[in-house]
Amino acid sequence: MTRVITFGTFDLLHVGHVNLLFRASQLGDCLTVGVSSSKLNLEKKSRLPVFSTSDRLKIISSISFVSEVFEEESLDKKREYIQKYRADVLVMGSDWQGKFDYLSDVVRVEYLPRTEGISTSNLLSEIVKNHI
Ligand code: C2G
Repeated sequence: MTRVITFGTFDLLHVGHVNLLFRASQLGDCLTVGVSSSKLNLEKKSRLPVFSTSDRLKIISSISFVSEVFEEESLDKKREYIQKYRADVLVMGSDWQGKFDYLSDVVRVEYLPRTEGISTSNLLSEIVKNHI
């Protein structure tokens, strides 16, 4: 049984997120997703997500190839979460390349290429510019 874990905010869920989650799920038998809390996102990106933590947890947990979700409260707790959820593989998008290599003593770390041309920030700008 290979357990895969990944982390992210997944605000305004889009196809780049779905591609990443699907490819992560293909690397093992079950996929656990740590959804960054709105508070963590505010600290990290200096803006609150559009969707609340509980809504983002609900959305991600409704994806058929996601086995379980939890709230990620701190970037510094990755090791703790990996151990708690007994993960064998940590998957992150390539924008995080190298950043989590320090965890390779407890988990296999894989970086997957991002989907080009889409991001939550671009979507927000696009909505404001062309859809209001
Ligand atoms: N992603 C992707 N392609 C895109 C956009 C995002 O593959 N076009 C991936 C990111 O690389 C990340 C995941 O989707 O692995 C979630 O992206 P975000 O919601 O932007 O989350 P992020 O800010 O990377 O949060 O603990 C780490 C952080 O919580 C990760």
